[in-house]
Amino acid sequence: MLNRRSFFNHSLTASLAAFLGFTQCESPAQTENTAAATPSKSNPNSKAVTPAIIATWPHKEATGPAMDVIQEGRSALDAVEACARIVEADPMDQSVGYGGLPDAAGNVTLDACIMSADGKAGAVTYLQHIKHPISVARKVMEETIHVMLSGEGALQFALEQGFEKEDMLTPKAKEKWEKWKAENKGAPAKANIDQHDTIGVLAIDKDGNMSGACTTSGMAYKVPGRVGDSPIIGAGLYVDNEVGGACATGVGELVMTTLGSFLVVELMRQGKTPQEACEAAVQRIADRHLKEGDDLQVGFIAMNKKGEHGAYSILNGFSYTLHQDDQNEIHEATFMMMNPNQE
Ligand code: SD4
Repeated sequence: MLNRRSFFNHSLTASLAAFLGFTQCESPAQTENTAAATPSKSNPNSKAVTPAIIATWPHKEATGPAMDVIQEGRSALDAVEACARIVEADPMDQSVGYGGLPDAAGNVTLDACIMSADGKAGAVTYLQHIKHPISVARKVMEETIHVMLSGEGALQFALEQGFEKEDMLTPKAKEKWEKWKAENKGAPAKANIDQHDTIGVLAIDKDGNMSGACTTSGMAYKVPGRVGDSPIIGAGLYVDNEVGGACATGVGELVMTTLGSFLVVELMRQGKTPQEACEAAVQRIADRHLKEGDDLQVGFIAMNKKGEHGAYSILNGFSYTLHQDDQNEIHEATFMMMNPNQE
């Protein structure tokens, strides 16, 4: 017999499962291979537009192959996952995946999320020992009734899904962490404008459908346990296939407390261009949280359903990569300049 609580849980689970589009008896094994290559599904409401990809920071090495995925006729979701995986595997990128700088205790802890054109999302936070958190996030989206898994549970889920346990701390990252520890005598890291190469990426496929992904090792030398904006749907990433998408990079605490990417998308829904929406979101952060002289960086990128894009940051130095009309190029974002002392 179902008591009140188990009835509630049962109905909640059943409704969630229905909302997420699969039945409870469907086992992970049955759905395991659905993540591999999803053909782009036609959205009857979306007009075919030119495919486009926009990513935070200079990541041409990742947006190029991601555009190939779209040109093969695969979905924006496949493209953003492919894009994120390239950066996650790059030991030279010290803000993402393998090679990412650790927390104050020397552990590399990873945050990621993914959002598809049908409004579904998956996320992992505080995930250790797994090279591709973005693919684990996609598995969470496609093979569970949940949106977010964290820490040990996320790791167990990843292992069950066949991901390998690996050491994420490269010798270079370890050396930097040891130097930081010696110089800072263990004091927590100050949020600063350095070491931001987190990748947030948005793509439009040949059917005009949009998806997005965001993946990071978070703020370098963070307090152990800290999770930033990047895996939070609406903060580090938001996609609404009727309107467009947005991603954030920089000091996550400023983005989380303003739900920045959701704000950008909602402003586009109200009629702002992607550029105007990014500027308004940065202004909101400045109004709420900043004073002159602060060295805190946040940057937003946005793209609407027409393929128009925008990018804006608090401080100078934020760049983004745009792959559109056969051009794969890095651009400098315009910025607000809160700190008059900044070059
Ligand atoms: C965080 N927003 O964890 C991330 C850091 C980042 O480029 O974007 N780095 O706060």
